[in-house]
Amino acid sequence: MPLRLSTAGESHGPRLTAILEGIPAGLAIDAAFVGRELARRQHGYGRGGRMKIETDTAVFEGGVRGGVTLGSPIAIGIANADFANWKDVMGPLAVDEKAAAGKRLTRPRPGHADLAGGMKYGASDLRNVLERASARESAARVAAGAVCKLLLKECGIEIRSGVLALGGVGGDSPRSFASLERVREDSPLRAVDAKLEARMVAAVDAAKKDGETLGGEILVGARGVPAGLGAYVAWDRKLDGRIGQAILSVPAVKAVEFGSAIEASRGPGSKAHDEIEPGAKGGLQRRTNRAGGLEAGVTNGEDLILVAYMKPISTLARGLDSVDLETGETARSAYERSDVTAVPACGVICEAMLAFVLADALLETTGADRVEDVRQRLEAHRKRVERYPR
Ligand code: EPS
Repeated sequence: MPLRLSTAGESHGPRLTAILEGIPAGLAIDAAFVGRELARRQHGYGRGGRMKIETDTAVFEGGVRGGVTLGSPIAIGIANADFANWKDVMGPLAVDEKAAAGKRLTRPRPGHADLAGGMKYGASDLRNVLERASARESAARVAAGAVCKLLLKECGIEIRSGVLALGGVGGDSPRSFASLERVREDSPLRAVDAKLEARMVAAVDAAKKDGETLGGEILVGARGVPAGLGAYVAWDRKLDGRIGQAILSVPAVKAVEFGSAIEASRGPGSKAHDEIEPGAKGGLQRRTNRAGGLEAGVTNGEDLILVAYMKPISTLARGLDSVDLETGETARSAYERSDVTAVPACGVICEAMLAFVLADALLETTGADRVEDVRQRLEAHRKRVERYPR
């Protein structure tokens, strides 16, 4: 597994950092594209006040020279503009005790990392937990994922996402890459079915009024993925498992479904699989794509299709029942500010994670030193699988 990604940084600390290791030499870095991906993550109806403070900008700090990758680890920094307001509380080497006490958090939010993290690391101030557990960290992943997308683009692979359902509105749109191509990036919620957008917006407004939050379903797809990425020969090389782990690591994502797996699990085998027929241009093709492009943990040449299920954000303005750790008394969970929903943003993060795993699997098949070799070897691989069994 040639690619590695680490991130560091707290939500109100000075900056986020991503280190992406294993990207081959010779990849042109389109900084404007990386910037657009970061802006997409900030977009979406229902976001909170923080997104008005930040204009996330990727600063390349290693692994790139003159706009081209060197083969060395790529370091990307994203400054937190809000740190200016939190210096006294979040200073890495010194804090103002009074200011820090004012921002102490002792009423854990059910569903967030607060309580589990407090128990694990022994924090008396749950801010030590939530600052890292915040979905703010995902900005660093989106920047690194954008670099992976640039590599995939060189190889003819494209990734998209759209909101299939939000707050119970929607969910029945076709699960295809073509539906994702119709998603309007400048729409308020990037809905797969634009006709549902107004009802989704109304659901967000109603939730906001009630101090509630909303989750949803996100369709994520990749086109141009060659057959034969991943491997069935060892459990930890299976690509569905690897993609599943990456998508489940996205904050608030609680389930991942490939293709129409849930429907398939409820019906007979004859309605679950994708029958094989001779291809129109030689080779082989499928009649359907119920498997979502993956069989036995290996890509089968169809579009890769998955659905990520996001729970409602756990910071509710109305709060939830909790216990104040200082007094031991029942109390409502802490609230400063939050998004009512971040489902469209979650889709952008899922795209980044899928890009990382697909780039990793691609480089396994092609080797990972130089982009020109990746391209050439992929071309040879595509020819072989497209005319298989000849
Ligand atoms: C986020 C930044 C955070 C939250 C949100 C995502 O900023 P702040 O805590 O300053 O409001 O808006 O985080 C969460 C939803 C969460 O549960 O932690 C971001 O940059 O995406």
